[in-house]
Parts: sequence; C-alpha cells; structure tokens
Amino acid sequence: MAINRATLRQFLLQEYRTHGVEKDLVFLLEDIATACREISTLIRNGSFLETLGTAGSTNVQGEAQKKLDVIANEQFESHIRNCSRVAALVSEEVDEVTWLKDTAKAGDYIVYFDPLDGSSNLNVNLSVGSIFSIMQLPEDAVAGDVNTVLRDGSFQICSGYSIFGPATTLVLTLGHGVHEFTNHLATGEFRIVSRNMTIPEDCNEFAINASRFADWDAPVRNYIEDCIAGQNGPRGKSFNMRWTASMVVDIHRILTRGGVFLYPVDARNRAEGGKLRLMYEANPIAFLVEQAGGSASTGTARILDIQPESPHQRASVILGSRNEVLRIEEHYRQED
Ligand code: AHM
Ligand code: MG
Repeated sequence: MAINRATLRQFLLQEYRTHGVEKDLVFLLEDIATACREISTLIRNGSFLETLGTAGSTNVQGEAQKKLDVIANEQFESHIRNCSRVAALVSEEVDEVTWLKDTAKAGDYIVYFDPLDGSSNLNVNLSVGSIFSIMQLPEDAVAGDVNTVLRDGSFQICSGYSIFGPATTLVLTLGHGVHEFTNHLATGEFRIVSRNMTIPEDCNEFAINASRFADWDAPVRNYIEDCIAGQNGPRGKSFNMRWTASMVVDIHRILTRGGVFLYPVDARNRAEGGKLRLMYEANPIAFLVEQAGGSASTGTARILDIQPESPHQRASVILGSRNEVLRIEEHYRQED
C-alpha cells in the first residue's frame, strides 16, 4: 500500500527551509531517530538476545541498571557521535558529563537524554521510551566544565521522545509545534502521522502514583481528593486515573487526549528534590507540553525557568492540560 506521508527527513528539511533549522541539527535528529529504531528492535527481540534483566550495575542515582539501560545508552552515544557539532552528552546512565570536544565553540550542541525511560516495565512487556533534549553552548562555554551544561530549559532548541509500544513513535518539537511520527515497518522510515499536537485546556484524567498518597504534600492531596470526589464533589465531574510507570507513555496519552501528570516532591523524595530528573526528563517533556499549549510546573514555578545546579538534579513535575495545572498551582498558593 502506498504511504503518502512525509518522512522525518522531508519534514526536517522543510523546517530547515522554513525556520532556518541548522543542517547539522537535521543530521543529528536523524541519527537520534536511528538510535531509537535500533533500541526498539533490541527491545522486541529482548527475550531471544538475552538483553532483558539487570546488568548487575547501578547508575549515578543508585538505581539497578537493566541490561537494556546500558545498551540503549550505547546506541544513543554511538549514533550521536556521528555529528561533529556535538560537544557534550548528559545521560541518565552516565555519572559524569561526556565531553566529545576539547574546545568549546558557541552554538555547538549539548545532548541530554534518558536512553530508556520506564525500564521497570521491560520485563513485563509494557511500553517504554527514550527522551532527549538539545541545547547549544553559550559564548562563554568552557569544555570540560560541568557548569557549561547547566542551562535552564528555556534554552532548549529541540526536544522529543520515542515510544517503543505497539508502534514505535517519535514525537518532537523544534520550537514550532509538536509533531508525531510513526516508524513505518515496510519502509523502515519515520513518517509523520500528526502535526501540531495540542493538549486540551481542560481534562478529566490524571496520572499519579497513588500509592504515595501518605507522602504527598497537602496541595497535591487536596487536588486529588477533589478529583476523586466525583460529580458531587467540588469539581462537579468524574475523573479517570491512569498510571503506566513510564513517563513518556503517560505524556503521550496527555498530548493525544489531554490530562495532567504529577510526580511531585513528597515526603519520601524531598531530600533528593523529587523523583524525575530535570535535564533529561522534566525539561524536554515540559518543552513539548508548552509547545502543545499545556503548562509545566513544579507546583510553584515554571519548570523551564529552573536554573540547574547539577546534571542529574531532580525536580517536582506537574504538567499537562493548562487549566488543571493552574488549579494545582492555586492549591500550592493556598497552602503557602
Ligand atoms: P526511570 O528513568 O529510571 O525509568 O524512572 C522514571 C520513571 C518514569 O518514567 C515514571 O513516571 C516513574 O519513574 C515511575 O515511578 P514509580 O515507580 O513511582 O511508579
Ligand atoms: Mg526516566
């Protein structure tokens, strides 16, 4: 069957012509897309390749690494290395910043990534994904200096994620809307399936790990209690709850049909500053969500305004349908 949909390359070249997106960025994104396709294949064949299970190592966050966490990281790194404009890599799975250049040139790229998000889902055959974010070196950048990569999320020039589910999809923004591509198996190419994804302002669906109820701060507890009170409660409507334990999958649902996602700071994770990592989880998703018309907040501040202090720092994450995020922020103000 003939497929009449633009390929990722055609789309990116159009972005180059229309918005002046750099050719090097086009090539870099194609390399990232290739890494995602390969990771997808490795996951699908995991049982045969014996790539499922733990690697016997821990990452900088002290989490046991799955074999596929390590392999996905290698895939990302080796494909990104094709691009001579990449100066540094920040990966969830690597403690230190990986410098690919000895001298820093303003405008060269820093790539931040979580090579396998939601990897606790792997052994039970549920969807997982990869997340990435790209920024550029500032004028005063110093190669080898960790401070150089600590830029706030508003400096992102591109972010995206890939989901390895029933279909392998790639969702990205270059600052001009959010677009979705699906890997077309017959041609092996990512082809566009959705342009300018938008998140409805209102919703009646939330995603939160409800088993942490006892640990939540009052604003979150109050908001969720209002939601589950149903038609006769303060919201006057019924809510649905979904939690996949894979952030990218929950976010994809929100980009597709609205909703709000919360992984807030709570009593159990307060010492670390939250659960999700700012630079390669919260920032890229916040950029996508804002580009799709939604909001992304810690509860008290815009995620993209957080000035990072370390590459693996964590953040409180509340994002999705704009009016719902505003309402949660209002709960935080009331508890002040
Ligand atoms: P990971 O990057 O180590 O997989 O951790 C991030 C994941 C998110 O995808 C997801 O929202 C969250 O951790 C799930 O946490 P929980 O185990 O509390 O359900
Ligand atoms: Mg993750």
